[in-house]
Amino acid sequence: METPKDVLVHRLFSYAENGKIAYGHQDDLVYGHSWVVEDVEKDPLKRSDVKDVTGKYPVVVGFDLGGIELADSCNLDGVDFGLMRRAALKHIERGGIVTLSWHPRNPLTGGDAWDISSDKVVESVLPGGEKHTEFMLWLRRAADFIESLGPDSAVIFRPWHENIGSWFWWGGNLCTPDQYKDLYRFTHMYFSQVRGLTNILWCYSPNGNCNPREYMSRYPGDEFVDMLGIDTYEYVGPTGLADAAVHYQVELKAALTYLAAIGMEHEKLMCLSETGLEGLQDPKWWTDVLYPAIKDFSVSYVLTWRNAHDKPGHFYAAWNGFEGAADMKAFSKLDKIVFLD
Ligand code: BMA
Repeated sequence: METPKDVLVHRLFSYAENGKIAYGHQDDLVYGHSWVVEDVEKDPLKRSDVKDVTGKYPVVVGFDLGGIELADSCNLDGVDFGLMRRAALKHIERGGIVTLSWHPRNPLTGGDAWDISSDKVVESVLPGGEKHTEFMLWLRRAADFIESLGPDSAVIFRPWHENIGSWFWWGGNLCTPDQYKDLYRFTHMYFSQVRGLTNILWCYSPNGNCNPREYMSRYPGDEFVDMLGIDTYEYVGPTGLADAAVHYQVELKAALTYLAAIGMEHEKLMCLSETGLEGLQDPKWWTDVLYPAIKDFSVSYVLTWRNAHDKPGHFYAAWNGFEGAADMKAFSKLDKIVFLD
């Protein structure tokens, strides 16, 4: 009998095999560029910036568990965890796919995920470390959330992401490769063996601006990973937009080329786990920049980051009224690109 996880894995493989790429958006359904769900218990969860623009929901919706470790009622971006659960289940009921990331606080310093003031944090949460007991409680709370979605809801979980760069406390200069692998494996072991959560598709998603040797230097191992992800953004620097687009395309194609080779060798799915151009200042970003860079690769899905409702320039998908919306709509109509029907 196929488990819910098998069904999800096959679905993602079939996108790749059929030359399709599913589209995803972070925090879709719970807020958008200029709106936020107020009634966390009763809102019908129909609104979506992506649907406003393209007429369809994204296939993949991402949510972030940051804050769950301290039993906060809302995550780091103000999303109520009860609402997140409802939105995740509603999206799955509509035929969508849910992916979860996690920006937990720094357990050693009390700072946030970006607090890199100590390179002893990973060591401190591993067995024998001074924060291990507390960290077990953090893992328990994250596992409780996933368990609460029920055994029939398979989700993609990508903890300890962007781990080759050094901007999170689990980053490249903040722990050794072995400590990182132990962190990932320990998390996997706790969720799957101690908690018996078999509905999780595990995604390893380093930041994109690394080479294949760096990418694999912290790979936890085939038995702990189902999917190879990569987080790559377009950044506009002093040399301007056109340069930024070229740089992004070169970097993305290089990453997808080696991911495809590693995926083939290790029989893993691949995805573009996070991407985007903040503020979509390029009016043809979707069809001129993103699409040409991904179209020749078996990426099962691409996810653009969130449309913050409280930071007007911080958005990665178009929204109703945005002057560049037509290009995202054109992207949604391309043969290869899949939105939720
Ligand atoms: C970042 C930004 C932040 C946010 C964080 C976690 O990329 O969007 O505003 O808090 O992701 O979602």
